[in-house]
This record gives sequence, C-alpha cells and structure tokens, in this order.
Amino acid sequence: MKKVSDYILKNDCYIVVGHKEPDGDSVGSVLAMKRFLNNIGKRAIALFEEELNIPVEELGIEEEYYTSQNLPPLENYSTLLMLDAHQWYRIGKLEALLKPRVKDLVCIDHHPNHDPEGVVNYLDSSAAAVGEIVYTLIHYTDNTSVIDDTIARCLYLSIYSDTGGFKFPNTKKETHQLVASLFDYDINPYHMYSVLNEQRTLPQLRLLAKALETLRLVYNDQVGYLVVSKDILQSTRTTLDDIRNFTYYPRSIKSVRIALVFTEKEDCIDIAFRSKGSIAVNDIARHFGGGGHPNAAGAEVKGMELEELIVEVLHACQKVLHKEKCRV
Ligand SMILES: [Mn+2]
Repeated sequence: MKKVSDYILKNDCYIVVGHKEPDGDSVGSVLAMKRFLNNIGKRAIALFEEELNIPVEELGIEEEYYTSQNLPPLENYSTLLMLDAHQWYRIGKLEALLKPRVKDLVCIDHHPNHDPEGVVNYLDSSAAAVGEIVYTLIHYTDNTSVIDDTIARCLYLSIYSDTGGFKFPNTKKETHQLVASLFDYDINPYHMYSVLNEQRTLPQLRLLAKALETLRLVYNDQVGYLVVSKDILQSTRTTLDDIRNFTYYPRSIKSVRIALVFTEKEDCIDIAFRSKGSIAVNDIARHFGGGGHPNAAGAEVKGMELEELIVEVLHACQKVLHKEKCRV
C-alpha cells in the first residue's frame, strides 16, 4: 500500500480507467478514485470504453466522465491509473488510444495476480471489490475528511455489485464494517437496490423467458448453462445490453456447481462462468483466452461455432469437476 500511495501523492494528472464492459465495481471504484484525487487537489479524469450501462445519475452519483467516443485532450495526463484490472488488454479499445500517450501505468486490482503490467501494482485478491481498496487507500493516506456523499455512493455501488448485494462468499465482517461507515454519508440502500434491480422492461423479461428455455443441465446436473443466441435477441427486440445477470438462474439450481451463459455477439461468443465453493472457473476461462476470479470469470472466443465451443467448454468443466472429486 505504501508504494502505491506514495506514487499517487507524489504525482499529478491521472486518467482513471476500469476494465472494458465496466460493471458496478469498475464504475464505482473509478469514479470514487477520480473524485478522491480531485478532492485532494490532483488533476484526474475518469474514462470508460463505452457509455455506461449503469444509471449513475439515478444512483445520485453526479461525476463527470469521458468515453472513447468523447475524448478530452489527453496531452496533460501522464499516468494511467487502471482499476479492477492489471493488464493493458483488459481496457479494450482504450489500450490503443492510451498506451502511446501515457508515461506510467499504475494498477489497483483484486483479481488474482496474473503478470501485472504497471510500474506500480497494488493487487489484493482478498478484497471483495476494488472499492474496498480505494477506501483503504483514502484511509492510509489520512484523507478520510475528503470523503463526501458521492464518494460514499460510488464505494457502496462498487462493493454492493461485486458482493452480489453482500451475499457472495467474498463478503466479510470487514466488508460490512466498511459499508457501515459509509452510512455516515447520505446513502439510501433501498434506492440503490431499486435502481440496480427493479428497472427491467417487458422485452428484457421476454428475453429472459426465451433464454431460460435453453437451460440445460449436464454431468449429474452439476453444470447448468444458458445460450443467448442472436435469434433470441432479434425475436425479443432486445440487445446485448438487455442481458442482466443471467448466470444467476442456472446457478440458483441446487445441484449446479458451475453455471455458464453463452452469448452470441457480433464477432465472438462471450462465456460467463460462475461456480460455487472451491471450484475455480477462472482456470477454465483462462484456457479460452479470458480470466477472472475463482468463482466468477469470463472469456470471449473468436472463430468458433457456438455448438463446437459449448462442447469444448463443457468438457473443460467436466475435467475440473473430476479433479475436484479426486481431491476431496
Ligand atoms: Mn471487481
């Protein structure tokens, strides 16, 4: 923590980015970090690959950010602060834009360590969310007085998202203690919950219904998977943005230990992996060119037919389940 906090306090002019297809943790931690830096007198901007999927303003987070479609002049910014990721390729299109322009890359992440590419890297895989690390950093630098309602809401968003609403096994006593301290600020948990979970549209539910029809269980019902094809999206007049936490459904089945969602995208197939207990799906994801946490990972595969990919992924899952059985 000393190395990264020394770096941050000593330097100025930061571009703060999260990984591509930013989730609540990415969005919350990036905006909290950007605002924290501004509040201690540093120049910093927040930048995302795409327009955000998360309605930040409705969450009471009014913080300026840029996207790759609306870039500010970047000449003055020398350090790229990468959150919730620690390798260049994880920021998608922004890599090509930023790599030639910035001097230093600094990474703060909670994904398992996998060849971090920053000059300074702070990786803590025991942190439930990067928001936890940002909060620790603010504490460590003795700057808790600059936390305001927006930073508190951003941190809440980050931790709420990556713990699945304080349910997943990464939720610890410390997580609740940290979140409790955020209640010193203006936080409305039901409002946050409602904005994040009670905003579905009818087409989105029709999409879910169609996707659930594809649910299959294999290997003694231990692996459950859904397939979201282009056809389903078309017939329900929905887009990729309308897919929300579909892994929840196969995962909610008692016997399922590995839950998968295959999504047909324009030029690739996206696979979302979730697992229960000691089964690590990030190794499987890595095998298909992706990565992530032991219980939540993802990959995007190009140049393979959907059916053929499903067979290969299921086979990889079977191997992991078999290894696990041998271990116990
Ligand atoms: Mn995260």
